[in-house]
Formats: sequence, C-alpha cells, structure tokens
Amino acid sequence: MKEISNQEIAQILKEISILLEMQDIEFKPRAYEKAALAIESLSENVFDIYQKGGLKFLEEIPGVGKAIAQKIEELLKTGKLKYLEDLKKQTPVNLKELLQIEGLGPKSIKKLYQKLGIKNLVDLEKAARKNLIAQLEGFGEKSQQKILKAIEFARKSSGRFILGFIAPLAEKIEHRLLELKEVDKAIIAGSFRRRKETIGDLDILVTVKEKNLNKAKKHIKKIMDFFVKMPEVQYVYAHGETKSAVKLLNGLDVDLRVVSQDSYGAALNYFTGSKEHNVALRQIALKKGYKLNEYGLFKKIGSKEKFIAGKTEEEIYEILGMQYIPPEIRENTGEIELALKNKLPKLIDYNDLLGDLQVQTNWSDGSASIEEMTRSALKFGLKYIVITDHTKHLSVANGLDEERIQKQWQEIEKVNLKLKSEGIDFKILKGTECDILRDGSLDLPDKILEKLDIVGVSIHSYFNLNKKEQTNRIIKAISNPNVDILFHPTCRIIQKREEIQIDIDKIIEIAQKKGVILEIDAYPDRLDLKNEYIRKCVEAGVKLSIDSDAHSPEHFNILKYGIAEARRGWASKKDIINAWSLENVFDFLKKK
Ligand code: DGT
Ligand code: CA
Ligand code: CA
Ligand code: ZN
Repeated sequence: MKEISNQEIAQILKEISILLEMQDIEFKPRAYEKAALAIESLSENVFDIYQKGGLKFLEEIPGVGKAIAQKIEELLKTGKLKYLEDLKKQTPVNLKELLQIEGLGPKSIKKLYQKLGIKNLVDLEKAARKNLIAQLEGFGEKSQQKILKAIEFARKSSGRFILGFIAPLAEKIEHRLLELKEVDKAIIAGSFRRRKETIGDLDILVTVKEKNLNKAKKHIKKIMDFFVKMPEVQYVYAHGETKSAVKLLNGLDVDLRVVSQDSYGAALNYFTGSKEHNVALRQIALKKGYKLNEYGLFKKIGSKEKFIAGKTEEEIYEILGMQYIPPEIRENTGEIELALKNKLPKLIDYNDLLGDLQVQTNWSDGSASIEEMTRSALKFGLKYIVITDHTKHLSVANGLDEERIQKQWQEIEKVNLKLKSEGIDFKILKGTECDILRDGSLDLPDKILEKLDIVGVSIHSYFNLNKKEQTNRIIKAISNPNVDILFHPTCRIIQKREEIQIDIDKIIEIAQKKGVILEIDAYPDRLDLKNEYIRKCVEAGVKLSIDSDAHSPEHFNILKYGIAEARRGWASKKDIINAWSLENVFDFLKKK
C-alpha cells in the first residue's frame, strides 16, 4: 500500500481528464474532473477510506463511480496506474509546462504536438520564433504573440525557490566563502537578504583583505576558482575576474561578485535591491545633488564627481538624510518617505519572541512528546509554548476528541510540575488547533474550549468554497467567544495551493472587534498571513502571533522565517503577541 494524499490523487485524475479530452473522447473527461474536485474537497483521507472499507467505500465517495474507484485502488495498491501511462504514451508532451501557457488547452496542445511535434516550452518557443504557429489553422499571428508573452511570464514565475528550504544551503556557501583566508566579507544580497518568500537567484558579494592591487588580483582569482569548483556546481555560466555565475545541482543560480572595500556598502545596497527601492533612492540622491550607484555616493562639483561615501550602507542613508532602512522593507512601498521623516516603525527583532502559540506533539501528528517539545523550546530561548494538537475531525492527523484532550491536560500539568521542580522558568499552556467544520462550527464543544488556556482554530477542509461562504464560515468560527487565534488564515501553500477565497478586510475588521489574534504561520511554504495582509493588520491594530507550527523539536528553528515575514509586513513588537510576557498576553485575552 502506498499512502497517496488526496491532493495527489486529484492531480492524477485531472491529468487523465485532460489526456482524455485530447483524444476527443466525450463525457469521460468531465467524469474524471468531477471526481478530482470531489476528492480535493473531501475532508477524510481517501487512503483511510480505502483501508476501512475497500473498493466499496471508494465507490461511495460522491462523483466516484466504479471505473474510477478501481483506478484509485490500483494507485493506492501499486503507486502506479497503467491507464494513465497508456494515455501519456499517446500524447507524450509535458502537460504541466504547456498548460501554464495562457490560451493553450488540451485540444490546442494536441494539435501543436501532431502538426509541429511540440512537446514542451522550449519546442513551443522555437516554433513561435520561427513563425510556424501563426501559420497553423486556428492559431494566427495574434495567438503566436500571446504565446510568446505567456512563455516569458511562465519563465519568470517558475524556477523560484522557497527561502526557508534553500537557506541552509545558501548559508553554507556563504560561510564557506567567509572561511577562505583571502576573503574579508561575504554576504548574500538580493531577495535573499530582503527575506522574500521565494528567491530567483542568489547574489553574493565578497571583499578581499589584501590592499595591494596586484596581490589582490591573485587572491580574487583564487576565490573565483574556488567558487566555480564547489561540489554543488552543475554548470558554470561565467568565470571572470570580478564576477562568476554558476548553476547548482538543485537548479539554483548563484552570482558572485568581488567589490572593493570602499564600495562595499554601495554595492551591498545596490544588489540588495529591490530594484524599485534602488530607483527611488537614486532619485532622492539626485534631488540632493548626489549621484548614487553600486560604486558609491558621489557629489557633483562642477564637471567632476567627488566620492563621498560607499563603505557602509549606514553612511549612505545618513548622508541622504534618512534613517537606515532594514532590507526586509526595501520595496518602495512607503519606506523611503517615512525614513526621510525619521518615522520608520521599529520592526520586531529576530530575538524578540518569548513564546510559540502553535505546537504539535505526538498526541496528534507531531513526532515528539510534550516534554521533548518543551525541552527543545527552552533551547531556542522561549519562555512558554501552547500545545495545540489537531482535533478529531482531522482523523489523518490522529486528532484529539473530548476524552483524549482531557487526558492531555494531565500530562501537561505533570511536565509543568517537573520543570518547576528543576527550577526552570517555563510554562506549557493547554491549547488546541481546533478544526473549523464546513458550516463554521467547531470540532470541540464549548465546555472543553472554555477550559483551555488558548484556543486556536483553523481550516483543513473545503478549501474551495466561494468567497462569501468561506468568509462567513471563518467569521462564525472566530465569533465564538472562546476562540483566541485564527491559525494559518488563508491556508495557502506557496507554489502548491492558492489562498482560500476570503474577504480579508472583513475578517481583519471582525478580528479587531472581537480581539481575535491572527497568526503568521512560520512554516517556510506557508508564511500565512503574508506580508501584505500583515501590514493591513498592523494598520488596523489587529494583534498577530508568529508560530512555528512545529511538528518536531528542531522546527522551532523556522520561527525566524515568520519573523522575517512579519518584518516584511512592517510589524513591531507591539503587534506580535508572543513577543509579550505571558502576563501581558493573558491581560489582552481577558479583555475580549
Ligand atoms: P530574485 O533574484 O528574482 O529573487 O530578486 P532580486 O531582488 O534578488 O533580483 P536580481 O537577482 O535580479 O537582482 C539583484 C539586485 O540587483 C536587485 O534586487 C536590485 C539590483 N538590480 C538588478 N537589476 C537592476 C536594475 O535594472 N536597476 C536597479 N536599480 N537595480 C537593479
Ligand atoms: Ca537574486
Ligand atoms: Ca541575480
Ligand atoms: Zn494546521
């Protein structure tokens, strides 16, 4: 048996539907599509359903008939599906790539394959550039242009990497460079330094210690040689005297530039970006009679330019009459204007968190015990955590029912006493990640919720309700006076699942009225809420929490990505409730 997720099964059914449509088969494609949709919004795992009742239970899933049930059975049993393999052989094209091109559907993809042998994006672009698509019946010049545009867009949005997933490798490379004896400074600039959710490529800057120009040249050559020969390098685009560029085995591109000590700050500022921030900053410089580029800040005196600054970023901002702007908010969304008026908010700091309000244990789908999670939280410098295991509706995660959650309280008490006896100042709180059911009611009764220290609620099913229904569902859930936090409010998974459709402004408004906290889930591919919504909360005075959503002891490590997202959303300590002492947290919650 193979544990395949609902999402994966739905994906496969959708693929079959598209392949069938290519074959000009009627009705069947629609049946597969319907089954895919049904399985996507199913709250129970198909895998569990099958284990409980076999083929018969599969057939009871709405939209799933006998033929489709059998295919699901084959998938679960063998991990493969012959029917799909056969269909794929008939039109061996890269559907995933081609379908992201706006305007291309199953029928047109089939035609492009049959008439021009187009199998993927590269083939498609070649054909379009050779003007072959314009000549195909049913396409024409206009759609050829559209296709070229869409290819460009697809290239831009794909091939990006999730910050938290590549950071360990990126930092390893950075440290490795720093350890070279020739290197003085090494730093990753670009979107990585701005802590964007996804990273296109890495832009590394280094300076050398050697001041003598001739000697320095040799040192730089050594650094460049070292860089292009790193074990992770797959391909070398450029191996130059001041710049090299490589592709790593995982597909990530990395640029390395050597800059002079005197220009380090200017280069760091330029290559950190964003481009929009750079452009606006340069205009400020011009207005004040300077010129700013990656080499420094220059004053125009007559026809000459005099070097004024460039060694550090700080001195550049200072001479331009501004506060230092943290990289995370350099997006030209108002930070420059405020920095000129000395009115930037003081952002939450990377060591400001005192607690974590969402922690899973092996009582549900976490890997470690309450005590193990607690000891780990202590190591990460926290003062309190809330144990928030899933509830019974989420049966895949072995969610807790009334009875088990009450047993868990005894365990929490026990560990709390143990810590106290060891003289450790730490508090474990009783909480829950209570499932929001389809109609907005909650998976645990009020008489249980009342007794918890902190109640978190979240959505794990029916992701595709329409905006009105989904918004009302959440409003109903957070209107329960026992509810303190809404976890991962938009349910997005970066590069995998779109946000659920909600009226975020309305939810922020209700959260503000009811004193409900909205979460920033720090999981690298969640970062939910995202920065734009965080900023709305900050403006509306809604409190936020930054939680690890830890499922194992080392996961507290990812809190930093939540903090980064909070900073990108302009949040300060006053906005982030788990940067407060436990006393203050409870004072806030009591006022609800
Ligand atoms: P990415 O790699 O797509 O995640 O985003 P970035 O921001 O790292 O962009 P990248 O790698 O193309 O360029 C690095 C930095 O260099 C960018 O943040 C700002 C600067 N930069 C690049 N192109 C331009 C430009 O045309 N004008 C200005 N002013 N700055 C630029
Ligand atoms: Ca970059
Ligand atoms: Ca770059
Ligand atoms: Zn969850």
